[in-house]
Amino acid sequence: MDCLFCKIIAGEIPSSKVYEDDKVYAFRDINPQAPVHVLVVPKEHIAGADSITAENSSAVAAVFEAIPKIADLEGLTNGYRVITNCGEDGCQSVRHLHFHLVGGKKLPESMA
Ligand code: DGP
Repeated sequence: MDCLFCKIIAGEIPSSKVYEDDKVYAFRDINPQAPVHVLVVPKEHIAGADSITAENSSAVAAVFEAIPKIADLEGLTNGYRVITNCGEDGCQSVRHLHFHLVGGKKLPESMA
């Protein structure tokens, strides 16, 4: 499968890793939008939020179990935002489900 994030998870493309466990890989976004901008990715290839099912949702649960640990590692003691873009209207550019963990500053109230 020709998937950028699968290649990053496999170590075929270098990344700045901040966290890894058996189900989750997290690395710094190449184009950070905030002082902390980490992409939190299930190792299982799921195309996007529109492809989450009862069969694969444990991978999503693992991501959300990892997020507080990553936030601690990154020193996000005053809150943060978790975002997933989905599909064309959501401006998803990589079709491997990922969650942007952003923080390290007061974020704008607007989300859209
Ligand atoms: P989205 O637009 O929601 O699909 O987010 C994709 C993000 O992936 C975007 O913020 C930039 C980031 N990105 C794209 N290519 C690479 C890469 O090769 N390495 C890293 N670290 N991030 C990448």
